[in-house]
Amino acid sequence: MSTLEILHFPDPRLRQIAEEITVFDEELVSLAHKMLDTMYISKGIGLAAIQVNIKKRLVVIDVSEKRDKPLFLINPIIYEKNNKIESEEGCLSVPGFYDKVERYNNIKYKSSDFDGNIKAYQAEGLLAVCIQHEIDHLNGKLFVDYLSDLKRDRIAKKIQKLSVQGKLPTRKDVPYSI
Ligand code: QAP
Ligand code: CO
Repeated sequence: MSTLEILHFPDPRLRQIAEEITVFDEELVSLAHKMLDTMYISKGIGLAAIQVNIKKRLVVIDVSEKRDKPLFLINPIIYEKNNKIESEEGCLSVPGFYDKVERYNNIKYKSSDFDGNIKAYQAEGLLAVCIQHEIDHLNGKLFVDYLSDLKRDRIAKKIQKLSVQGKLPTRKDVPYSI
């Protein structure tokens, strides 16, 4: 199995804007599966390409309990959002830190398949929240941006310190439960 290295906040590369995907080939499918393997191994529910330093509008998600229902989002866009909620979020790029973020419980979105065909979908609950979180990544935005400057700076400093010490939490330490 081939996995990719995940960038950690406050790495400036997480601030890049991902580019529209225009080439639908085997390489794209291969990248998507490498991202999926990386996400499963890290016990995540969502991963955007920018988190593995690839500037493409590609996202992998699996919010299923058995972790057997992968979703691939290519050039996703949200065109309707309803019912604000507060969600407790984490991020593979902000390991060990969680906080409340305002999101929408119901969304309608469009996404391309691996042949370049755009289709419309609806999502709710955790999946809807995850899609909002991942699309933020494609626009260089992180969930910590919704927190106060003070909280964000503290998280950045703690992650940098843990990283230098080689003590950043991995999913082996903190099992992720939805
Ligand atoms: C985004 O997040 C998300 O702290 C996906 O040490 C999160 O997969 C959407 C993770 C919550 C909706 C609700 C976090 C792994 C995974 C950690 C993730 C960690 C290891 C986070
Ligand atoms: Co994230």
